[in-house]
Formats: sequence, structure tokens, C-alpha cells
Amino acid sequence: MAGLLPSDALFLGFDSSTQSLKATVLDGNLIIIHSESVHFDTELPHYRTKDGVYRDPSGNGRIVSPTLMWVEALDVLLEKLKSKVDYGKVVAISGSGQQHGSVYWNKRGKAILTSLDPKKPLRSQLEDAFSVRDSPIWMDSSTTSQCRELEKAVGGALELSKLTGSRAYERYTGPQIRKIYQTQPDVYNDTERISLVSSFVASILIGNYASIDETDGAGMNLMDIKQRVWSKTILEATAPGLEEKLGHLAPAHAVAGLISSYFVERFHFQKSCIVIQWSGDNPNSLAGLTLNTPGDLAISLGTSDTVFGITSEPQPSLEGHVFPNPVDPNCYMVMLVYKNGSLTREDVRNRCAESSWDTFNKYLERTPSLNGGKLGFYYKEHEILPPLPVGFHRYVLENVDSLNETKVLEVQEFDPPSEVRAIIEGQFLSMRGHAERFGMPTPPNRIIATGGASKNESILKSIASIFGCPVYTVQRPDSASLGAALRAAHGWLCNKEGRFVPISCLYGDKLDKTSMSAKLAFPAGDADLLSKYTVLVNKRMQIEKNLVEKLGRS
Ligand code: XUL
Repeated sequence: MAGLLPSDALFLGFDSSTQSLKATVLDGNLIIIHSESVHFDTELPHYRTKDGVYRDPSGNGRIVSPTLMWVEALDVLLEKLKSKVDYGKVVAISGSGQQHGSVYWNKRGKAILTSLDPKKPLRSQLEDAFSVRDSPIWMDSSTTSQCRELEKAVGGALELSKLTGSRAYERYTGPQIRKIYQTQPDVYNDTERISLVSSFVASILIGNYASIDETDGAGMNLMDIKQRVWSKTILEATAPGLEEKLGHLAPAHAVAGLISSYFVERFHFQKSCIVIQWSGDNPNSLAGLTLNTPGDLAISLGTSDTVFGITSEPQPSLEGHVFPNPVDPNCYMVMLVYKNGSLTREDVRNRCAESSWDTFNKYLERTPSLNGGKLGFYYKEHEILPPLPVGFHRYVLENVDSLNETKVLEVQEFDPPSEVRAIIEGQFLSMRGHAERFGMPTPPNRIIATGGASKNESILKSIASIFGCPVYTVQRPDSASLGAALRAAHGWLCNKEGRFVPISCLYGDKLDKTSMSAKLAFPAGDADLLSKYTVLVNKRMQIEKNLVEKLGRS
């Protein structure tokens, strides 16, 4: 670290998320020196968003956010930060954007972007730059027919996943673009450039259209993930003349451009400050949690549970996502999203453990590993992974200790302590099974657990036993903007060296002296137990397959 980054330099990372715009500033020793945020609903109330979005009241699944709100948030955030941070010391900026959301620049867009007047705020100047006023975002679910059309164009959902890293999803940008082309052809024709939220804010910072980066670009169903180029077949199936409107792709560590004179004159950034490609929020979190080597895995336990990891041999299939790794172009990032996370754990706690985490943890400690063969599937919400409707399913595997000749019995209920263990083991067995299926090695090198439930020691212990690797914890709510600041430093170093440099060179073995340190919570579990869990994972995946065949959504 010492010597690689100038000690007096600053690195600025943004996160343009659904509900707020955040910033994290790192110094040359990778210590956070400042954080700031603008909360959309409360600080920009004139847009009248709820949770940063507009939900179509007709119930058609359309969910959008006002594009100009994101612009004004940048005005406000930079004003808020300027008395606290010496912008003249910032040598590189990068950022994170909510994934999949899209911005439509009209034919005047580029001219407006390249001639911003530093005497005026951004918002009033960008008012006439867009062909679509409200941007579709990741929560939108109004494009099912476009999804099926794109899958059909390449021979089915699995084929699309193998080509682009994911089957078609309503929130993905390709289906969203197709819907605009089909329902508002004039608007589509008036569109000069389509940005993702990430490349959109980068465009404002460089005063020109910024490329979409290869990692966030994989969240569109439009990019060939192996070649990292737009897939001509899918572009043709989406909308005419699309390639020109998307521009070129760039690796996430590349320089998008120099900061524009607007920011140099208005906020006194130095002219040589570079903007590193922005990327999606999940990829930036991966960077912020310091995942950097194939076999590294992170589990974020929140309202929804998210698993992401690094692999050099991804195997895209029907559930889950593969993106190029944002910090190493030689490998990939795998991401799994579960809708049933903490609310479903809380439901079991309320029903079976007197609404108390203490009782819940006591039950978890009191019940044996493998739960005497009791396996549960708990879907309080329609689940994404696997695609199953609301419902609870409980099974008992006989002879759980030998496990080879197991008979499986379906039962109606478990005693309360077993129910507690069944939901915890079930969630992690599923994560392990699906992560392996997507090409993650077993055991992982290490797991970094984050999010609300990662404070729970009993849960962390189960993760260490089921995955058979050490579990570390990181309690930081802003891993996306921190990851963006770290990627700014990484991009700055790659640019200085004139070649790709592994991101770990930034911190080497001194990670614990930086703001990215993680705490060892549990060492790897016992090897004998791990091999029993391996058999249990396979049994669970078989039962899950049967459930999907019987009840699943296509
Ligand atoms: C990922 C996704 C969300 C958004 C949230 O596929 O849709 O996690 O990135 O900002």
C-alpha cells in the first residue's frame, strides 16, 4: 500500500441507489475520512417519491424514478461535501449505481452535456436532455412479454443465460428498452444514447457520454459475457439501431474520462482528476467487501438475502446471475438473490421462539447439526431462487447420519427448536447448493457475512459448518460507495502503471489497517461434518427440483 497511492491524495466513491445518493471519501491509506448522503424522499421532497420511486397505481408493475432527481441529488451532495472535503486533492472518482435502471438521452443530450455552465446548478441545465422523463428501475416488473420474446430469439431461457449470464428478467435493461421501442416508438427514435444509472452519473462527471462498463452491462440481457461485446442477435431482437445508442463497453477499472471543466470551475476539482468507470451496486459491494480471488464469497443477510462470489469457471443456469468481475477482468462474479431473507427468519422467530432472538439462538444451539434429518423450505414471499410460490414444506430424512440410503418423508410440522434450525440450515444449504451449481468452488476460501443477521453468532457458526470455511464479518452499511472509492483508487493505479494491477496490491497484507478490515467470527467447521452437509445439500437440491417441477413458475 505504502508508496502505491500518494499519501495526500483522496479517492471519492458515490452510490446512486434507490433511496439516496451517498459518497465515501478514502485517503491514500484507504481510511474513510468522510461520508455524506442525500435522502431523496426527505431532502428532495418536491419530487414526491416514496422510497425514491413512483409506483404505477394501476398495479401493472411499472416502477420508475425521476431522472432529474438523481441529477439534483448530485448538485446537493457536492454542495454538502465541499466544506468538508478538499476537492483539489481528489485524484480519482468512481461510483456505483442501482443495477439495471436506464436513462434515455435525447438528440440534444450530448450538446447539453458538453457545454454545461459552471455558474449554474446541473438540474436546470439538464432539464431538456432526456427523451424519457422517468427512468425504469430494478423494481419494475412490467416487461414479462418482452422477456419471453428475447428468450425465444436465442432459443430459450437457458440459452439466453449461457450467452448473457442471466435468463431474461423483467428488471433487466434489454426487456425495458424493448418495451419503450414497442410502446413509444417516437420516444425510442428520439433517443441518442441509453445509459445505465452507473454510466449516467459518470457521463455528467466527464461532460460526455461515458461507456457502460462490462460488469453492469451484464445486467441488461444484451451482452455476450464471454466476449464482452453486445450480442448482435439479441440487439436485433430488442430494437433497431440499438448498438449505436448503447455505445462501446469498457472494463470497470478503465478511465471513463477526465473530470469536466464544469466541476473544475464550480467545485475546484483538479483538472487531472480522473473518473473511473462506474458500475452496479452489487459489484461495487463485492469490491468494498474486498472479495478479490476466485473462491471468495460474501453473504449479505438483509430483507432479501444476496450471495456473491468470484469464480473463474462460471456456469450460468436458470436462476442467478453471472457478471464479469469488476475488479479483475480475468474472472467472473456470481450473484444469487433470495427474496425470503430476514422477514422469513423473523416469521419463524415469532411463531416458534416467543418473538425473541435469544430464544431463537438458544434453540439453534440446543439442536444438533444436520437437525436429525429435518429439512425445511420456507417461502413467505414468492421466491426467486428457486422459483416457488408462497408455502412451507417440511421433510424428514431417515438415517441422517449415514445419509446414503435415506428415505424422505413429508411432514406437516416440526417442534419449535427444529423449525428454528430448519430455516437457518435450509437457507445456507440452498445458498451452498446454488453457488456450487453456478461454478463456485467448495469449500470457498472464506466467507464475508454482512447485513443485519450477520451480527448473530449462532447463525455465523452454522455458515462455517455448512460451507466448511472461515467466516468473517463486516458491519458497514455503505459497502457500495466504499467499494466505489476503492475502485477509484484501483483504476487510478492501473492508469498510472499503464496496465491492469490486481486490486489486492492496494492493501496487501495490511487490510486490517484500512477501513475495509473484516473480523474473523468463526474458523472453518469440522471436516467430517462438512462431508455430511455435502450429502445433505445434494438431497435438498433433489427435493427442491421435485418441488419446482410440481409447483414452480416457468
Ligand atoms: C440486482 C438488483 C438490485 C439492485 C438494487 O440484480 O436488481 O440488487 O441492484 O439496487
